Amino acid sequence: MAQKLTAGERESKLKPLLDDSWTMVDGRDAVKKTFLFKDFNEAWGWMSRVALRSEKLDHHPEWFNVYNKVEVTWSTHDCGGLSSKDIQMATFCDDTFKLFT
Ligand code: HBI
Repeated sequence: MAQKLTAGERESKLKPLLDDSWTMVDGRDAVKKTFLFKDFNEAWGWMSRVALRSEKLDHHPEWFNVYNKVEVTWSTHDCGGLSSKDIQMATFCDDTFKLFT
């Protein structure tokens, strides 16, 4: 069972994401970020990598894609908020995005 981030983890693990364009979702203990790509092909390539990693981690995104834009939200249903899995996947999103810029 995933554990919600502690106050200390929010300071040490969540804050770096919030400093890197992730934002809290209104009314939810969840983070979101919009990624812009050159075109749909690049967006899809990035989504494919994130999808494969989310399968491996058994932790899946809430996302919306239109053409070269992907909006992704992370939260953990099991604990009703942010867990370390969301930190892991958000970090993976940022690291993978670097391959496309
Ligand atoms: N993905 N984002 C997210 N949050 C979850 O809690 C979650 C998931 N993918 C699969 C999953 N939980 C399953 O492990 C549970 O639904 C059993």
